[in-house]
Amino acid sequence: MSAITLTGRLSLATLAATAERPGVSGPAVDPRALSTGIVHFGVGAFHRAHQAVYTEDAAAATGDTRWGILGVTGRSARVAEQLGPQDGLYSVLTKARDSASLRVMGSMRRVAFPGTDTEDVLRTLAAESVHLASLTITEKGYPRTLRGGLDLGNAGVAADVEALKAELSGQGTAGAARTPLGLLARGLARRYAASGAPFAVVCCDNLVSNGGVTRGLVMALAEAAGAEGMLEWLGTAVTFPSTMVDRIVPATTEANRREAEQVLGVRDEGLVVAEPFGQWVIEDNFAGPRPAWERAGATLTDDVGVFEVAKLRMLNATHSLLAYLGALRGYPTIAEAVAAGGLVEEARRLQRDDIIPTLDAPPGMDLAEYGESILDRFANPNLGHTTIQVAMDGSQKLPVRILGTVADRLSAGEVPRSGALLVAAWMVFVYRGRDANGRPLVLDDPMAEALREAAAGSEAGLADRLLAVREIFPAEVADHTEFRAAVTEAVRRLLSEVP
Ligand code: CS2
Repeated sequence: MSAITLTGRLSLATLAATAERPGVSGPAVDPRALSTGIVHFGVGAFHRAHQAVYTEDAAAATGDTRWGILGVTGRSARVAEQLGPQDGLYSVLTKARDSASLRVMGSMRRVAFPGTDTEDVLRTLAAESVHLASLTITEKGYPRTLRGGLDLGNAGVAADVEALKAELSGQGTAGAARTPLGLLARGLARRYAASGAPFAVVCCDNLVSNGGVTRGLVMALAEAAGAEGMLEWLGTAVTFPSTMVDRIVPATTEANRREAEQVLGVRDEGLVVAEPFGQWVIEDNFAGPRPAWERAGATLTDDVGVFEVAKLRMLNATHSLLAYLGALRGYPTIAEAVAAGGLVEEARRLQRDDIIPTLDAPPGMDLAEYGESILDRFANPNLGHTTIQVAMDGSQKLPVRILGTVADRLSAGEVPRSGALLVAAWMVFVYRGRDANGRPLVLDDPMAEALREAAAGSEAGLADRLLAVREIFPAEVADHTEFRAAVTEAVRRLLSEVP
């Protein structure tokens, strides 16, 4: 790399000059002073705009320098390549409706790519100075069977079980991890053998009881590898607090990078964009030390479940509804789908008629107001959050976001018509593969092939064929005659709107 490129990038070498520019804030702590205390799996934009910010703010509020982050990428080395030359530095461009601000972040100290750096990650997880792992590996990062157990039929999982056996037998040279949870389990095995020091695994993905899900899968990996001693240790020294995370973080565009470059004076390949709002509710269940996240605005509580369910059902479900209906009508962004009118009424109806009746309000929250505040956030015209981004991975998202609501309404003797509309909009999105203007809509989903196969056939039978996909729709939902009729009718109507 030439000297010109180096001086043109955000890095420790350019930080002093960058931090002095008008409109630039941060880092809140001196990155050089931080030691690594957290390993984060899934170092995508969401983590960098959410937990990394809370963690840095907590360090700044307390002067506690133990909480630098080692970020671990997924299957692509891209973020390691972006942040490596920048010494882990990146910035967050926060976009309100009428203003923007830019903050340089220093809490990400290193980024590792499992393809080449598995050993480094294992060693770090075993270090006594490291106390936590956190995860944002998206819904599809949790390999589960229909019944919710670990999917041992998944080739990556099977390979990681073998690698875990090698780790436990002291041969520890099993090569690159294939899955984030496999890598985590191997690191925990290394820690168990090294010191057995207490540890917490903090899941930050949009799942119900995300801590319990993560715990179940890590325990199942250890069980499959025959790791009895480790299992006992996991049960006593390692906690898996559940969390609810919330911040809208659209994919960064080249236009965002150019905008940030004007402010920073240097290029930031690791830039992330976010809305001003942020929320993090964390189950207060840690066996060892943790950052004082409550000093940074997070809520530590004994009952995170009520927050999790309210957020997933209210925010994420209406997001998905606007994404599928909006994409089908040809709106590139969520804000445009909201601004166009009509669709936002559908979102309101979904909240009011189907979702709110199933919820217990978290302490101090009025659910109707919460719903309005969510729609107001979606309307932010500066975010550029695309409908196609939110539409991705529907097979993984629908069960979490809407099918719980549907099941609850059906057992209360009600037919959730807006819930049926959301399911139908997803079906038509899968089936048509194009919007009302004839422009292609790409199906980005781990089940894409199976979904296309299941969808293929007559328009009249589409709802029945997709409702039969058992990985997504449980029998009590799929086989409910009136719900099926409501989905079928909504599919028919939407198909006529997208000829
Ligand atoms: C969105 C979420 O992409 C999606 O499916 O619904 O990422 C959403 O923006 C966040 O959960 C907000 O906290």
